[in-house]
Amino acid sequence: MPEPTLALDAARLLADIRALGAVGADPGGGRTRIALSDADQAGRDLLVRWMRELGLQVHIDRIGNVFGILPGSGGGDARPLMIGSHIDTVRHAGALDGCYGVLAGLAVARAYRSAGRTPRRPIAVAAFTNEEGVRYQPDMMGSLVFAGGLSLDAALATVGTDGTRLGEELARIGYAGDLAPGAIAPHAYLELHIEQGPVLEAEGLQIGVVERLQGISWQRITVHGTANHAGTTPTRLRHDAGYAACAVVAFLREQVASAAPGSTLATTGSLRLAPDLINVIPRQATFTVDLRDPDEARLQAAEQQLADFLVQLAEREGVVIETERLARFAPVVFDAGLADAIEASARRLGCTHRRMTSGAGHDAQMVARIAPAAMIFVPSQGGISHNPREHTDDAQLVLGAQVLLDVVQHHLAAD
Ligand code: HGY
Ligand code: MN
Ligand code: MN
Repeated sequence: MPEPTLALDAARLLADIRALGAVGADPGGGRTRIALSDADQAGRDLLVRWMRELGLQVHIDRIGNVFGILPGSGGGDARPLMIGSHIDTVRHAGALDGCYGVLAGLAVARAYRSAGRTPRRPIAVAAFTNEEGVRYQPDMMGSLVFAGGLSLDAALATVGTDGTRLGEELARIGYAGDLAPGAIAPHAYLELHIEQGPVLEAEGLQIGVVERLQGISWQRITVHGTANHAGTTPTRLRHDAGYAACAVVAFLREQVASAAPGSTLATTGSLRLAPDLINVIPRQATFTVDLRDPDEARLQAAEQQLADFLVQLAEREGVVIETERLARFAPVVFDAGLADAIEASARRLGCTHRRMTSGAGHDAQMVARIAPAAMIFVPSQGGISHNPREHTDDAQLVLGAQVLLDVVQHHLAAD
């Protein structure tokens, strides 16, 4: 006799999303909970309170990853089904990126609790530290340490863009746990996330079955030029760090990341000039380059094109150019069986769906190093994310969580 289908408390999930979204609220709309900030601490505290109210076993590991575990009936050795994401944000963020997946995981645990049911396999809800990587690079840091891809000591020693040391900030907010990263080894990992891109909405589809994730290359570039007077220095005598930086940004758009569909993507999200004065030719430019491509060979080619351009530019402009690698992750293929299970649940629930590749980085790409992992997407309105205007309709958010619960109930927690 099959177990009765569990019911999701949709109202509570939506309320949790709004309540967490209010933590670190910005005056002009949106919220900012940069990793290991006071606002991140407040978001963590709220999540831990909700986990405890649900009677989950709460564990914090030494890189600050938060786990809430619903025990299973299958004996202590059963490795948990892990449902995770992150609750740290970029600056002026939306309320859904990462938070949706963590809170949907809570909703799954709540569905079991409300029905008085115990899954055969434990269910671990995870919130990974510093997924965004905007203060401390690389991104997906907590899940990378969890998966053994970065040593705990190296992560704790990371110096942020604000000069702070990650380990000290983690201790300051009270989330330097004692659990060894990776001690909770997942049987499988699921991550529900907003698409953050335009595909599902453009095709009028409800669910993305995410079977792969594109490669990511982050570097910081510093150009050392010569400060000089804006009014007296002829162009031919300039060693203008600001011009050099802008030449790189233009090169990336025109030569590397064309508008052709499927091309490599290039972004310079941060650019600082010194001395940053209207009438002084910049002596220094420090900027970031984020390259993304689902094809590893093409991503490497883009990196090489950039490196070659920097050599020519330095020669031509008489500047010195230094590069520092901040993150480099090859494209990831998720677990085919899990992707099939997600597709089967989407179909069972009558959702329109498609297979897709994730443009954004996610904790799932790190956990995939140590366990079968896959993701479920719901549409993003206008494809907007990393922006207070990030939005997905309530009905879509609930549907995505119902697909997640269906995968758990029919494919994972029972096995
Ligand atoms: O950069 C990313 O794709 C993710 O938001 N950390
Ligand atoms: Mn995210
Ligand atoms: Mn993000």
